Amino acid sequence: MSVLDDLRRGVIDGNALGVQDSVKQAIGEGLPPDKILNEGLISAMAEVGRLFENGEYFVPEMLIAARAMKAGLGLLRPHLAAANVRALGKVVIGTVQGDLHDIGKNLVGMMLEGAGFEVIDLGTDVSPNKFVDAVKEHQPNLVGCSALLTTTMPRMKATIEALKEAGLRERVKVMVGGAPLTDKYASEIGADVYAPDASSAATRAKQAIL
Ligand code: B1M
Repeated sequence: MSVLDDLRRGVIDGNALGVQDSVKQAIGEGLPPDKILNEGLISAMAEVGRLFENGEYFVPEMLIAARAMKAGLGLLRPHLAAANVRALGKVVIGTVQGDLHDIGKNLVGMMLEGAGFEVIDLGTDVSPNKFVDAVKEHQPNLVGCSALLTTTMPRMKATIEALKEAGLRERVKVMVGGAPLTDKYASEIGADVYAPDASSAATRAKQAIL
C-alpha cells in the first residue's frame, strides 16, 4: 500500500494519529502537498460522503472521519502555504450563519493560502454582521462564503445585502461555494465568483482580483 492509500484509509477509519503519521510520511517522501491534499484527504472525504449517502456511515462516523481529516490538514497547511511567499491579496472567509460544516471551507482557505493569499478565517456560523465587521477591520480584496446546507444558502444573500447596506460591497469581490450551490444561484444572489471546489476557488479568486 502506498502512503496515500494509508492516508485515505486513516481518514475513512477516523484514525487521526494515523492520518498525521501518513501526512508526515508523505511529506517526508517528497510528495507534492497538493497531491497529498487532492489524492489523499479530499479523495478520502468523498468516500466518507459516499458511505454516508449509502447508509453505511452515520453522523458519528462522519464526524470522526472529519476530525481525522482536519488533523491531517493542520499538518499540511504550512506546506501548501510555503510554496508562495508574497501575498497576492487578502481574503476573509467563513461558513455562513447556522452552518457548522467547515472541511470544505478550510480546504478552500488552504488552497487560497497555497495560491499566495493571506487568509483570515472567521470560522463557522458567521453572521452577516460579523462578515461586515471583518471587512471593516481587515480590508480584504475578497470575501468567501461557504454553505453546505440548503437551509443556510440564503445567508449568503443576506451577507451580500449587509455588505451593500454598510457601503462596502464595491470594495470587495464576493466568492461563494459549497456542495448545494450552483453557478446560477451564485449569479441570482449577486456574488461575483462561484467555485465548485477548492482548486478552482484559488484560480477564480486570483482571476477576480488581479
Ligand atoms: Co453534514 N450534511 N450535516 N455533517 N455532511 C451534508 C452536507 C449532507 C449533504 C449529508 C446528506 O444528507 N447526504 C446534508 C445536507 C443536506 C442538505 O442541506 N441538502 C448534511 C446534513 C443534513 C447535516 C446535519 C443537519 C445532520 C444532522 O444533524 N441531522 C448537520 C448540520 C449541522 C450544521 O451545520 N448546523 C450535519 C452535521 C455534520 C457533521 C458535524 C457530522 C460533519 C461536519 C464536520 C465539519 O465540517 N467539521 C458533516 C459532514 C462531514 C457531512 C458530509 C458527509 C461531508 C461534508 C464534507 O466535509 N465534504 C456531507 C455529505 C457530502 O458532502 N457528501 C454532509 C468534504 C468537503 C471537502 O467537501 O464541503 O462540499 P465540501 O467542499 C468542497 C466544495 O463544496 C467547495 O470546495 C470544497 C473542497 O473541494 N466549497 C467551496 C466549499 N465551500 C466553498 C467556498 C468557496 C468555494 C468553494 O468559496 C468561498
